[in-house]
Amino acid sequence: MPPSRPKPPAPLEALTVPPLDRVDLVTVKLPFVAPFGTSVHVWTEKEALLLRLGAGGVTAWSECVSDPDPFYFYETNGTARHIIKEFLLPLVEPGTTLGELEERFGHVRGHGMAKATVENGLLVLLALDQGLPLHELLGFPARKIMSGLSIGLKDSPDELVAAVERAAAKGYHRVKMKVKKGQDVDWVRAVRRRFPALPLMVDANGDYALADLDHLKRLDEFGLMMIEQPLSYSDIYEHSLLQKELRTSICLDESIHGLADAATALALGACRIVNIKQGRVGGLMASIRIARYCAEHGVDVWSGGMDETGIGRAVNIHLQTADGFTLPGDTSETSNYFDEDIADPPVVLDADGFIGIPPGPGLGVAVVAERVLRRAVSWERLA
Ligand code: OSB
Ligand code: MG
Repeated sequence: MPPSRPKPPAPLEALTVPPLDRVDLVTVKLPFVAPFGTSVHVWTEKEALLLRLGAGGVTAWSECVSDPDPFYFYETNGTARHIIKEFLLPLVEPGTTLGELEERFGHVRGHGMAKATVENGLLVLLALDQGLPLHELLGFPARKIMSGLSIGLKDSPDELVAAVERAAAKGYHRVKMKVKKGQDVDWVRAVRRRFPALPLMVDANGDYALADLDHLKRLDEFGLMMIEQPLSYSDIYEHSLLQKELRTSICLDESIHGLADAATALALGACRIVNIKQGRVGGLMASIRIARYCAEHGVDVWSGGMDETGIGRAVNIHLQTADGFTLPGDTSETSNYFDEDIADPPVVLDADGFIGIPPGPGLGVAVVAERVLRRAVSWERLA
């Protein structure tokens, strides 16, 4: 008799949709502790579209990672509401497998953030129903998650260095600084002078063009972990030309909307690292597939963030237990964005800079009804 092995978990695609007895779309607004500046926009608050699913006394929340505006990505909270309500939720029928549901969702082109919101809500609901932490439902054992901070554009290099100082003192495993044309080489140099060995990277959110090649090459001297999305949000090919000219690894963010884009980017050599934002690529199942594909091709991935509330932040934490997430991502302490979040407990770093998985079934965080009500700017009951 061969030794008995633990039964592998059923593939996620085989899980079935439970009968839903209640569905709500809720929009909340939470002020940021400080404005978050990038090359494409400065955000001063978080407006988040939340989906609340109820089934047999169990309630699951999920957060759409879109912004109210289309400045980072084409989806907005308005388009996500439209797509979820008119096109996705009507496809959610009890007994449908998640694999079938994904196929049905494929009839809707794009709109991965909207799709992710529904799929993640169902996965959290199933995890709660089975009494499992989300990462266990996904099939991955618990592990501590590496932390990373994304520092927005600042008014002066001194202010930037001060922000990096605070991050280093907290023990963040890596620091990302936003850059844009005219606010790059000298600003990186200022940080490097103070922190010669800090794991450091930059994110341009697509602010440069190939014509800036000679300028971008100047970033090579700083030993950066990577430069994230230097060229257009819609480009992959030109990144492959740029990567050949740079020593620093390119990481793609905006350009990757799913596994096919990741495969194209890897085949062209357009990047050596991929930022997986579960919403941008259409959900947790797609994220896990991309991470696996990248690992098979020797490419590191990390979990991007969209300055989420505690709901989306917890999803990103659970996702990072998956194979392939080898680099610290944009998972920071709640207090970096909010004085008061809508979920408890807040994310905090331990003494070594790690983030623990919130224990308990589902996301492991409790959505505080009173805070959601206080922060809600709209509440639409759909079923
Ligand atoms: O480009 O990664 C990005 C936030 C909003 C939109 C785009 C980006 C970001 C971040 C912040 O960099 C990540 C986070 O801390 O959640
Ligand atoms: Mg980015």
